[in-house]
Amino acid sequence: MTSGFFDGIEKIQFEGADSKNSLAFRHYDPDEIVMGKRMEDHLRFAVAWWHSFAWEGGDPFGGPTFERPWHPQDDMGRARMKADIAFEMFEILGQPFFCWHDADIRPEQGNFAENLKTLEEITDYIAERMQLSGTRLLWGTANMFSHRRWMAGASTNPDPDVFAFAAATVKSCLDATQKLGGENYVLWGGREGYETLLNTDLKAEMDHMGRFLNMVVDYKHKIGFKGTILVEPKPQEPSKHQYDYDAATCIGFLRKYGLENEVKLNLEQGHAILAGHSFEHEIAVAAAEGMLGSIDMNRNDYQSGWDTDQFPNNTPEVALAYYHILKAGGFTTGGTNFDAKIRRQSLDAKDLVAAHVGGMDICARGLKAAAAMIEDGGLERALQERYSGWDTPQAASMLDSSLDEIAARVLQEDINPKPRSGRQEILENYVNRFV
Ligand code: XUL
Ligand code: CO
Repeated sequence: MTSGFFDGIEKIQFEGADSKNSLAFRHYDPDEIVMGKRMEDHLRFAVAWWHSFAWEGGDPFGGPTFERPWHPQDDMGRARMKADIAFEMFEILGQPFFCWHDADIRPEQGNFAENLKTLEEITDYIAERMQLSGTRLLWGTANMFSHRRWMAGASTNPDPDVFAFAAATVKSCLDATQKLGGENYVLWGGREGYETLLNTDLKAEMDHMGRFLNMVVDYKHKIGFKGTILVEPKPQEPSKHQYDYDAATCIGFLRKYGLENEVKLNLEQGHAILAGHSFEHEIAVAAAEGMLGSIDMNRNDYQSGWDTDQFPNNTPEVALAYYHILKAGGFTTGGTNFDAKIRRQSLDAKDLVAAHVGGMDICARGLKAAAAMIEDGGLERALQERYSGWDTPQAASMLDSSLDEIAARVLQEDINPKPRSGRQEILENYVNRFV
């Protein structure tokens, strides 16, 4: 028996590009083969429990707008109802994965022992639902930013008791993720940063965070968790300054604390924009270091300067993101998590489903465009041509020589480089042929 929440909404079908049905896939055909692999296996879509089921529609100026039957989420009965609703939507969408924070799936009880008990109870319940539905866990994570205990950070908190509470919380969430067969575990440090340097010992906080992450990795090995540990960069919001600012900052941090072979990155479109980067920049930076793990797919409003977490709807942007993902060999344990929420006026169950359908379709369309660009090879040829000067033995050996040797050669051979076109517009026009 279903809840009735999604009454009138049938399982979403692939109807092809000409379909006018707002609740049908026009591009996402899970079984279509793209570059030798099923589309579903490339994209590995996940629904985010927090935005789709836990979020009540509030904003800084107004309270809840959604008023779902499972809100407010302060007891186990409503937590189970929320899980039932989630699996009803998974059945409708047919996406292979979902993701959660502990605080999305269980009520907050105010102390660790109770939080642990309800987390164990609800994950037992979710495990049963997973058995029936076949939907899998892409990643679990701990919400260490909403409750007031986290207001000055989790592992970076000046109070060691908060560090301890954070360690216990992450242990419980890693255990729960492993119990549910999660393929990754994410750490996003929303409050691992500061509001003012006037009260912040920046070096001590970063050392504590580095040590904390090492403990997480040690524990992962202790329990034999096979998934990937992922860190998710974001420059600010809610902290004024967050230590995990962007991909490059995280990579430097991971190297400093000896974690470069243990931890990868979960990159989010909206966070890239807040950091002043394009999404493909963040993906390319991580891929260049072999640290591309997973993505949170969404879109930020380009005017507001906030993390608006809208569903993606821009094919060229999505196509370039998947271009760099495919170039890096595609996802292994990672996937495409919709860390995206409907607007607070989008009240109906149909809005929630249509948002995911549209997001999945845009990603499928972007993936197909990316694959077509890779198969055509135009961008790669242009790149090779642009750097071809480095193919000569003389250029290559220069990297093993020294400044004075190079200077002598410049004088001797009267080296005087001639500038060449970067062909940006021609390349932009090329991309437009595919999107
Ligand atoms: C916040 C954000 C988080 C992480 C998981 O901006 O992206 O939802 O993805 O904690
Ligand atoms: Co995210």
